[in-house]
Amino acid sequence: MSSLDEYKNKRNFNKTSEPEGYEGKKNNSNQSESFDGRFVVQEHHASRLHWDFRLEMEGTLKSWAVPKGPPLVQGIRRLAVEVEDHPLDYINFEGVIPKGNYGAGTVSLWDQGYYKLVEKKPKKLVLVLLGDKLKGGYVLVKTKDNQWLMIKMYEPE
Ligand SMILES: [Mn+2]
Repeated sequence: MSSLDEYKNKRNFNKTSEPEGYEGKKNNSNQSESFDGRFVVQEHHASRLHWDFRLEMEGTLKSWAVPKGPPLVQGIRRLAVEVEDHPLDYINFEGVIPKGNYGAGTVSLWDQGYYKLVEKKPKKLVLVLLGDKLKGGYVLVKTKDNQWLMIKMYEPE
């Protein structure tokens, strides 16, 4: 089973301009050696406004929907709901998902950059983010089911 099955099952690629996607290599390529992958945050004006935080990891984009947006200030924690893996080429997606389709509404790039993986456990990810808006130390902690907390731990050095 592909990690993108859920992504593909939810969408009709004849109707949405979202990428159909491909499985990437398990180890990320085309990146600086000092980082472990790219990240993106997409502002998504769907039935409810939210921000999608996605990490390039293991050949796919691990994804969370953050209702109030990722924290910009140290000590702030935000609910981040884990959603289905997205294909790597979604990292540049912007556009309008037409009415009647999954996630209908406008998607725009809110931030993009690179991350360094500090710690990875099943219920905990520690990251250093280097984006335009998101910078510094972050932790994602799984609390229950698909719910995580995204917390900004420290400002960049
Ligand atoms: Mn979304």
